[in-house]
Amino acid sequence: MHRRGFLMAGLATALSGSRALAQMKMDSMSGMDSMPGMGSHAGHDMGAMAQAPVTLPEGEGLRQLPLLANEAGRPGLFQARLTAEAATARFVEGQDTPILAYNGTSPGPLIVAYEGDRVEITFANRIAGEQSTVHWHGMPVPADQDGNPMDPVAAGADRVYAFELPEGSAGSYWYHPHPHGRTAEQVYRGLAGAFVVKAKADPIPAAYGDTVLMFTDLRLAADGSMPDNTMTDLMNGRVGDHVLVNGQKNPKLAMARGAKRRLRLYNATNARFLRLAFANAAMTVIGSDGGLLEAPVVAEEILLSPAERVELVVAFDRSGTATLTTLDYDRGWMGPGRPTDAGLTLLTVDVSDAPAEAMPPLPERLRPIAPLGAPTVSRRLVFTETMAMNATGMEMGFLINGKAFDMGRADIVARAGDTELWEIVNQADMDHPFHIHGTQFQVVERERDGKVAKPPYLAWKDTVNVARGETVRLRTRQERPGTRMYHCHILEHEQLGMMGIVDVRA
Ligand SMILES: [Cu+2]
Repeated sequence: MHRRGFLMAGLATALSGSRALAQMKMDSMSGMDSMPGMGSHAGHDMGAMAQAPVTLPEGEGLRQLPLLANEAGRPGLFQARLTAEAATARFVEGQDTPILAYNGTSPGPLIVAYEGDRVEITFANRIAGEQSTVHWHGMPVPADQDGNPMDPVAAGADRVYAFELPEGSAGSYWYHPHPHGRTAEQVYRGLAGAFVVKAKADPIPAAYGDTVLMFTDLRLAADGSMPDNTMTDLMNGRVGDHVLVNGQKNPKLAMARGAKRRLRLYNATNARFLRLAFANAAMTVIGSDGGLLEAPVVAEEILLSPAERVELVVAFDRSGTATLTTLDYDRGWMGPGRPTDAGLTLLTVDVSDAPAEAMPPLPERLRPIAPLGAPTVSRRLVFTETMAMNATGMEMGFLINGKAFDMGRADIVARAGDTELWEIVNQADMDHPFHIHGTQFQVVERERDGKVAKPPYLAWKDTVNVARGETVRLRTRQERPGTRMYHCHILEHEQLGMMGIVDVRA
């Protein structure tokens, strides 16, 4: 591969002096000039700096995410306060890890609201010296309430985010910061939480429960701190050493034989692709990013790229141990240190011999999804990666249509209410999960090596993986005017330029 060869030669040159590194065109340079080499974190190293990953305890009871309390005191309104600030976590006994947290916890508190509710959340940014925002990932909120990088909340400041949750919007959303140049770091340091919008009439039996499993990706140094991003992280996106579920490594869940459980899986990692399978239990997909499918679909495995969600019903029909594990997935990796993808156990379920009480069946129809109509506009977005040495250092670029993100430039002008066809063409060497703010879209086809395939079912999505060499065609519509972002959800790629602005006009 010509490009990879060139890249490594470029890296070797850059690493010969910290001056070259310091001149790389990046938003966040913290820690770079003190780095002796790329990939100095545990497990992914080039040599001398290697150290064994810290061991985390496993097998604790699965923690439920703490609920964000509704302080409104009247129906139809959800009112709360969300504070982002420095906190301390204890991943390893006897060792404090400085993190960023919402209301003191990471993942942040679980927000549960209902279709038809008005939401008013006061956000307090108490991160020392850094601006932040809250982006409501996947939710149909007005553009000026969506935590765009153009609307930062200064350190020490408060602002209210207010929006309504329309009928039909039930789904598995999340919230995370989106400040210019600092999104990747604020997220990997701990800022992300789940936001579940519930339907007033939910077809899924209540006996299945409703459990959020939020995956994050932790890297710990021997002293318990979280190391800064390295060159490898900036190129590939930051992949940690431990995939956590609700902040725990391989927690345990006890189930009775024959029980069914509704699980909402969230990939809240910066850059980890999760190809998942359940051993000794049967998975049925019931929902995607933006809520329920039309009908349940049995699945042997699931690929959850960064920022994607899936809703499952898992049937635990065999006593013994059922495990949620990862399978190998090659999403393209630049440079050395490709992390181990396969064989990680994320969750262990102990299924008892004693049978569960009889469970109601899953309905055959969940809800109708109206296909978005014929598009009136077509657009083509081409992803490329560039690596080049110039007189001042190495430039890395993650580009859309040859351009890096510019906050002052509208890349696309669209009209509210128009259905558009977006063709996302990945000409790069890595997969890039593509996300559009403020709406849910429908994938209509994928093309690779001249072969076109329709998706197996209709679904509302806000993030879709576009594999290297692949073209994904989707139909999308913005209902309201305002400025919306679209970007790769490998957050380091977003930060290095793979983002654009659509100016939606009335
Ligand atoms: Cu990307």
